[in-house]
Amino acid sequence: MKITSAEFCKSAFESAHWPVDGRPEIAFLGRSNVGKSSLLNSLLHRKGLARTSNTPGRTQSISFFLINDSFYFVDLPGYGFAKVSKTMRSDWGKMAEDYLSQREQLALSIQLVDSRHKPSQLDLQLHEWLEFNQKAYLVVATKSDKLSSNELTKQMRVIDSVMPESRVISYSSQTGKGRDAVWSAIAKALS
Ligand SMILES: Nc1nc2c(ncn2[C@@H]2O[C@H](COP(=O)(O)OP(=O)(O)OP(=O)(O)O)[C@@H](O)[C@H]2O)c(=O)[nH]1
Ligand SMILES: [Mg+2]
Repeated sequence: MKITSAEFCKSAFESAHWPVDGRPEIAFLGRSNVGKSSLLNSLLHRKGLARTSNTPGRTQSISFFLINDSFYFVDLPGYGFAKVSKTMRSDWGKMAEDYLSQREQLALSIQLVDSRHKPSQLDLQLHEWLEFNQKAYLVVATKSDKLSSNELTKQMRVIDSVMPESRVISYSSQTGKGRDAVWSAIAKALS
């Protein structure tokens, strides 16, 4: 897909602040620090559009980015980061869950997992939730540049074995490997 424009639209801490124009949305989901904001930037060839950080739990609200004036990328807060207070943690979960369960214009959920690790309990919970609720989703295994090609092949098998129903694409936000495959899934979801 040719990107003609990509702009930050807003950060919402409550559902009343979500966009109301009805344009379709592509959401990025996964645990803190897995690389959601980096993937979003990498897909758009825009380094600093979504804020990335070495400090997990940085993205605390739902951020909306308007692409080509026709659809949104939605950067959701990460789950499973222990260092924040319990109430804050459940607020995050609740906000993301509200978004996922209520949002009619959600065209595709992109679930990120770390290619170096076996998906966690929380990854599997989210995955089962997406399956059970018959959401259109795609699994992206991030940080593939941190593995040798042998290790990556092995890890992709591990991920496939616990998420057998899913299509899994390996990705590197550092090199852009996997970009075309992710874009074609997005284009299909939007068409
Ligand atoms: N080598 C490598 N590093 C990556 C990749 N993707 C993300 N990172 C690094 O991982 C860290 C976290 O990335 P973010 O994109 O901020 O992660 P996030 O999922 O948005 O994190 P939260 O907003 O805290 O939930 C940053 O230091 C990134 O540079 C990748 O594909 N390869
Ligand atoms: Mg982020």
